Amino acid sequence: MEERLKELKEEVLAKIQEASNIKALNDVRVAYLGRKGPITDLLKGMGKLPPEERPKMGALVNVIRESVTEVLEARMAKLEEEAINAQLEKESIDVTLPGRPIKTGNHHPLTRVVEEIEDFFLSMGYEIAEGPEVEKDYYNFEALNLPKGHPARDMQDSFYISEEILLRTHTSPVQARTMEEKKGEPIKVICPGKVYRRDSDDATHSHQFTQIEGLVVGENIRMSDLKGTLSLFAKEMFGNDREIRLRPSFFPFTEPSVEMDISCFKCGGDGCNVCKKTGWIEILGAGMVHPNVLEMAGYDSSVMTGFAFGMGPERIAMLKYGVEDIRHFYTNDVRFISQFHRTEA
Ligand code: FA5
Repeated sequence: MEERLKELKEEVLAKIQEASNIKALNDVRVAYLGRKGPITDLLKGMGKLPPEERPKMGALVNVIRESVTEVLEARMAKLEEEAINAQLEKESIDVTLPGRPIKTGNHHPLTRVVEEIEDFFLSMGYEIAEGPEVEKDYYNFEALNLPKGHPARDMQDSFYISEEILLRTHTSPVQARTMEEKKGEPIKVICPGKVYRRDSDDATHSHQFTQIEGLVVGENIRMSDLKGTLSLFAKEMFGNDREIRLRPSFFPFTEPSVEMDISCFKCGGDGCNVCKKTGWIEILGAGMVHPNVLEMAGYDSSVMTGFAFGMGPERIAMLKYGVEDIRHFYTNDVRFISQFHRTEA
């Protein structure tokens, strides 16, 4: 029996060393030291030994069991430590790695251009005036020297809601409303907002678009004031080298009326695809407020004069950012919109 005990000890010590993980070591413990294991069997078989041998053999079995348990626990502690180290290695965080960028939104290019234009005029002492998009025929046309049946109404195809109500076709009705409200006082406002026309959508036209109106009324306001203001505006939006040119035009609510071109910012005036080889790009309509419009709003046109202008920020944004189709502004494709980060301005 003593021989068998020694063999058993060698065997279990070898198995303990072989066990390469916690589960395998646990299996060894159950197999050799468990209730059905050979050491327990030996203890149970003690009864069959002669009484004088029993204490000696009992002590021997206990010594072997204790020494095997000790080796097993030491091995277990080592395997546990190795497992923890392996886990730490796997889950370790490299604090020197750069963080993942957080996706942020940015302003729509059109909003940016509108805000840029607003900032410029606010810095020149203008205020912002607003009016309704669902407008009375009176303010959209009549108060702007466009009585019913006037052929120039055809210049702006309209969405009528009833005989007297329509979606405003331009921001000029805000001129008429502001003059009526100010009751003969001087005015210096810009009026940004949405407008609607029965235009067929194409690369440069939309049935809904944005306009920014400007109106200055006071004593002694002259065409040269309009020209100086627009010249500064063009330099602010398109760069210091920009020249402007005013061409005669026609709007029923201004007299004289002009259209403003800027010298092409791409070719500097030599002629290219952006300016269609002319060296100039049209960006807005303007003029001196027609005396009839001033009178209808209660201003004495012999004392007070004014200038007004109206521009399309979509067209300005298209020029500024080289956008070839106005419809990109409305389809909200993030691949398009996300190209215009504030830092690029
Ligand atoms: C007007 O709407 C006048 N109310 C402007 C004005 C105001 C003149 C004050 C004098 C004094 P016009 O129809 O040209 O003018 O439009 C002005 C601008 O709006 C154009 O230069 C263009 O930039 C833009 N625009 C006109 N139609 C469209 C459209 N369908 N889609 C996008 N932009 C347009």
